[in-house]
Parts: sequence; C-alpha cells; structure tokens
Amino acid sequence: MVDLLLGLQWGDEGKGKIVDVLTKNYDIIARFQGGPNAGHTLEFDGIKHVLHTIPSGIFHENALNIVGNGVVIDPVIFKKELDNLEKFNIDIVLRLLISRKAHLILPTHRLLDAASEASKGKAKIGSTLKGIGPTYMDKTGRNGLRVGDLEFDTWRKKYRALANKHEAMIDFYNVDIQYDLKELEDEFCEGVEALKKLTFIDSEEFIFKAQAEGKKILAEGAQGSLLDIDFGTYPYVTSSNTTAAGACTGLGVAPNKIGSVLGIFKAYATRVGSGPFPTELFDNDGETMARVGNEFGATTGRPRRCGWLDLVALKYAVQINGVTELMMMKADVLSGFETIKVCTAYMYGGEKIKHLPFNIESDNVIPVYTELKGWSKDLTKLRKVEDLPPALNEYITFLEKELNVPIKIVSVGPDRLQTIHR
Ligand code: 2SA
Ligand code: MG
Repeated sequence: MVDLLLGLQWGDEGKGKIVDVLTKNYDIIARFQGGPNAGHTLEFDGIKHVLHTIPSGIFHENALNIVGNGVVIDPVIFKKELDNLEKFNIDIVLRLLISRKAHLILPTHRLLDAASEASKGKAKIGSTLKGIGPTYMDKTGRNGLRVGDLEFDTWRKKYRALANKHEAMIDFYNVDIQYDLKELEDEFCEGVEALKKLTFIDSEEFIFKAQAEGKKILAEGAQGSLLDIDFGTYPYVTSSNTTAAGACTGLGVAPNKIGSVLGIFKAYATRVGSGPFPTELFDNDGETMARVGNEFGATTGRPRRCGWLDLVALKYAVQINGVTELMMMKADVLSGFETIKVCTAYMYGGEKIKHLPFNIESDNVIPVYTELKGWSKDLTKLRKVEDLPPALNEYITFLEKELNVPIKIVSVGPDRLQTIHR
C-alpha cells in the first residue's frame, strides 16, 4: 500500500515537517507532482532546511527518496539543492532516484512564466516564476523534454528546437523581459551534469517491485488541494493535480493500492500569490498570524496572506482526497487569541451555502463564522496530549466533528520534536 500525505489548503501546511517526522515508518518517500515551486521546510538539531524538488525523507539514512514522473525538475535549482546538502554528508546518489519520465524545466520555461505573468498585469496568478505552468503546458502539449532524454545524445537537438520555439513565444508576449540566454543555458547544462550523477529509473516499475516486496511507501504532495489544476480556485492554481488522484498519475500507483490518506492543514489559513481567499484578514489578527507564524514563502520569500480556518474549503478538500487522518499544524500560532473563528458557511448571492461556488471570488463570498474560545497557554514546549489546554481540545473536537475525520497529530512548532500524537 502507498500512503499519501497531502496539503488540504493553499500549500505551506507543513508537509515537509510531517514527512520528516513520519519517514521512520517508511522505506520510500516519493514526490509525485509540482517542482521547485514547492518549499518544504524541515527543522531539527537547530537547523532549518528548505527543500524544493528533493523529497523530505532525504535526511533519514534508511529511506529511499524518489522524484516521480509527475514532477517537473529544474536542473539549475536541483543542483543548488544538491550543493546545499553537501555539507550534511548525505550519500545522495544512494538515497535519491529520479524518474526518467519526469519533465525538465528549461530556462525559457522560466522566461515564459515571467512573460505570461507580466502580460496579465493585475490579473496575474502570482506564480513563483519557476516555469511550472509552461513546463506542464509542454508536457500536455507533447513537446516536453524528459529526464530520460538526457541519456541520449539527441537531447541537445530536442532542447534547441523547444528553446527556439519558446523564444518566438516570448516575443509574442511583447513584454519587457531582459535575458542572456547563453548564460542561462550554460547554467542549465551545469545543472544537467549534476542531475546526471544520479540514478534515473523507471519509477513506476521500481514502485511496483517495492510494493510486491512489501515496502512501505509515502507519497509526498506539494502545494495544496485548493491549488489543484482541476479542483482548486482556477485560474489561481498551480498546473498539476495536487490532490490524491495526482499520486496515481504522478507515480504510477493504482487507486486500489492507496492506503491511508493523511491530510494536513494549518489551524488557520494562508495563501501566497493571487486569488480568492474568503476568510482573509486585513486587520491586527491577520498581522499577528503572519508575524507569529513567520508566514513568508519558503521559495520566493513573499509574505503569505493570513486568515481564519475555512471549514467549507477544508471539507471539500477532505472529500476530494478521501482523507483518513488529519494533522493540524501551527496550533501554537493561535495562542493568545481571545476567540478563534472558524468559517462554517458562506453567504453567496443572499443565500447561505456550504460548498465552494464555481465562480468563487473574494467579494462574492462572505464567510459565516462560528466563534470558539481561545487559549493563552504557550504550546511550543508541550509534548504530551494531556497538556493541551481545554480550549484547544474543544477546537480540535469541534473540527473533528465537522470533518468526520480524526486529528492524529497536533504540531506546536517547526521542530521535529514539537509534534504531539493523539
Ligand atoms: P506556480 O509557480 O505556477 O505553481 O504558481 C501558481 C500558484 O500556486 C501557488 N504556489 C504556492 N503556494 C504556496 N506555497 C508554494 N510554495 C512556496 C512556499 C511558495 C513561495 O512553500 O512558500 O515561496 O512563494 C507554492 N508554489 C506555488 C503560487 O503562489 C500561485 O498562486
Ligand atoms: Mg511551502
């Protein structure tokens, strides 16, 4: 069986931390979608690590890490990640395997991302500018360059044809973008050389075999359900399926081989980039969440927008993913709020609704809140479930009842040790 760990909001729920905590129970950790737009943060022994493409099991000696076919890889960023890990004495070649079918992000994909965003003006997606959208467009357009292509000399020819096409497309956007392609391509080629030091595999075959041998596999999602290309707040989404189904296509796991679906959410909500966010706060409460929660993009450094927990959206995510267990992150950030608000319905066109409407926009949906008692106790030093303050237990019980799924982990800080199992 393959277990899934998925973000249920707009990303940044804390997937990196939880994968790291859970890796001891697994033989293989595999990424199945997204790419260097992701920023998965892990903290232990006083060191903070941010991973983008490499799965979050990389720090554990006994786990294999796989970058699956559904992922898009930028060799330039990948090389930087490898270089960052060098000082930690990890035998990366033994611990990390790359799917031949994963697509490559070309420098011109990044430029196209920038051109597309610039051409949209105020309506921009707020992408991470990592070239994610254009790369998935080339994948579905059947033009992409894949990791496995690098094993054949013809890759340079394929690369050139694609990059030439991109240059014409960049011109078409008619926006002011300065670049030195030669310099970018040199960097790309260095990245390719670094990537080629790793072992390329047919990851689906590898995973079939591992399953047959009874190996335990955890698929690590990136971004969150509300950024899913199909089910998210389109067009303000990423270009991959971030939901459970994405693990099937992004790794080659059959639906009947999926075991537990671990859904992870923050005790409040954040979003980085543009797009609707019904419970967004523009007041002191929102500022407090951002400050205490240190809410800045782990990849771009952009400030994250903050707001109360949106149960309408969270229920939707639980349903789409078939979540079997929940994990609540950053409970510690809510300490000190007199009352905690939870959005349990929306007012939409004068009616109270409990689902996400098709044309959700921040000004056509007004959240209806239920208020719960807050708590003041500092949670960051707590390690036992018995020590959680009663008001937090009430909050947890309320959410469990509404979502009909147990909350098995409550996280009270970024460190591995700040994790309470229920
Ligand atoms: P893209 O770059 O094409 O995938 O952007 C499309 C939208 O998806 C959002 N997105 C993210 N949202 C939250 N976290 C992400 N990773 C980084 C992090 C983000 C950062 O961990 O903090 O550092 O800014 C992530 N990646 C993509 C993005 O904001 C767009 O709304
Ligand atoms: Mg993140």
